Amino acid sequence: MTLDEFTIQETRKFPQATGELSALLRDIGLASKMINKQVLKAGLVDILGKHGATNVQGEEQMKLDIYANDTLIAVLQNSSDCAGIASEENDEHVCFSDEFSVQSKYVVLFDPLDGSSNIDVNAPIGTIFSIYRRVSEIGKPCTPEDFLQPGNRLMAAGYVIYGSSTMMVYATKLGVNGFTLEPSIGEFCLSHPDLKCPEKGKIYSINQGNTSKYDEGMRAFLNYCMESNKEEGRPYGHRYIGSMVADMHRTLIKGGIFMYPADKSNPKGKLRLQYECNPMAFLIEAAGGIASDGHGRILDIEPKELHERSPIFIGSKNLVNKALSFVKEGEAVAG
Ligand code: AFP
Repeated sequence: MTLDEFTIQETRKFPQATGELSALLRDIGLASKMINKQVLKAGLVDILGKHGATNVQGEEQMKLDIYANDTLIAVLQNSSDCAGIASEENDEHVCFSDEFSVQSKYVVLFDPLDGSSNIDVNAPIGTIFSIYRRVSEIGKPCTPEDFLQPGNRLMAAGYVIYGSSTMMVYATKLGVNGFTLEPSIGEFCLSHPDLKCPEKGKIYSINQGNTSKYDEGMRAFLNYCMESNKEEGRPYGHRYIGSMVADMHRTLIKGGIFMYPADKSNPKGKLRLQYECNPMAFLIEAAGGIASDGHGRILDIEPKELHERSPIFIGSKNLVNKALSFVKEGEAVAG
């Protein structure tokens, strides 16, 4: 079953549905196929490497980042299926003010090419997206409030991973499904229906090189993961690609925990709430896992600004709960 066929079938479950959400998912699928084509030949053409400009986060933009960003914006604007977008690569949100787009009830947020520092070494990278129902008046241009909604109001979210194969994985409240790109027909086909994150995982994923910057609780949890305990199957395996989409894809399929905690240099962590943490939290919760910022549910955070950051602990219930207990204990000891 192709992505298009699947989204149409899902829409039929809701007689009142207009098909707009399905259309948006198909638009994102189309844009990601275009991005995938460029990613595949990144080493062959003059598209690989730094662009020279610096984005709003103060990071150097890569050429493929810009291509991915422009492609998503163009596809979503041309389709008139959404009222506006916000991108990790743009300072401000963009409203689509043509007569059809303003009638849409949805806005889309995305990180067009996450993990882009992995491009040069041929490691997996990805696109992360979120779809919200707008809170502004339909028929008028979208407003900043449309993009500052907590993750618990997401309608759909997911990612595309450009890895050994290209996959789109997305979640709605109905569940999580994965589609693999079949290159010979150029279609995403349902390959991983009704994905569930294993309740118990044995892999921890973190930039362990930052250990000296973590607080007591975090360091104690890492020691716990590394300690031997035959009955509990420890030490746990450590895997870290440094590309959130790739690390989260493994966490979803195999179970485990992915963490980007606060540290001495990044008191709010590194990852962006609206572009990375919320969509992954929505997806992992829909798959039966949990996601916290160390104190509460990621999805319940009220965003204050478009590009804010949040610590994240996400994945299988057993490991996330264990990590959180260590973090809390560390905070209690520190007072
Ligand atoms: P880049 O897009 O700059 O490669 O950053 C990727 C990322 O935002 C996320 O995908 C990774 O999980 C995380 O940063 C890796 O950060 P560290 O390099 O600090 O471990």
